[in-house]
Amino acid sequence: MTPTLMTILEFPDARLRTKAAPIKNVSDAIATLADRMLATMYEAPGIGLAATQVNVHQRLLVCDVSEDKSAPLVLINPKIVEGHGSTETQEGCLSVPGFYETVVRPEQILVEAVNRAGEPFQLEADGLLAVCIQHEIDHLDGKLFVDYLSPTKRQMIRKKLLKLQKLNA
Ligand code: GNR
Ligand code: NI
Repeated sequence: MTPTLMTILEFPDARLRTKAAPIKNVSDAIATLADRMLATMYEAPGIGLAATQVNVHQRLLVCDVSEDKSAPLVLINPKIVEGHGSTETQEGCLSVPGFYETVVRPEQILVEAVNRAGEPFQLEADGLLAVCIQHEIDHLDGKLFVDYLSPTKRQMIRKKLLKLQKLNA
């Protein structure tokens, strides 16, 4: 049975600014949410999705940076415990559709999280996976990649998206 897809909020929706709360208990409802988020991410298509983007303000993210969508990851209460180096990436966001801009972030990270079985684990990430996890954790903190851009660029993106959203309403 295929999970029900979820609606992705778009910038400048104020709900994207909500700080997500830690998940105290990894219930079946959380596993179901992770499945729905993965289906929504693959359908979009995207390489990551944070619960904040689907208007669920709990600390859960999913990602899959593989070519063939064969490596789904679920991170609950993720925390970056180490970051090394620096890398520039052209980032995009399902909540900022159609805009791609360079963002600088640590290149390599060590992340602690809990998996869908409720077990803690550590993950060393680099490359696109490291960028994606940092981008998703930002969402859980109410932060978007456009926040790293100049106020002028951010305002231009905001105006263009608002205009499109009004046309499509
Ligand atoms: O699909 C996505 N691609 C992407 C590309 C570069 C840097 C980050 C990302 S994440 C994005 C999906 C998304 O918006 N996740 O929150
Ligand atoms: Ni995003």
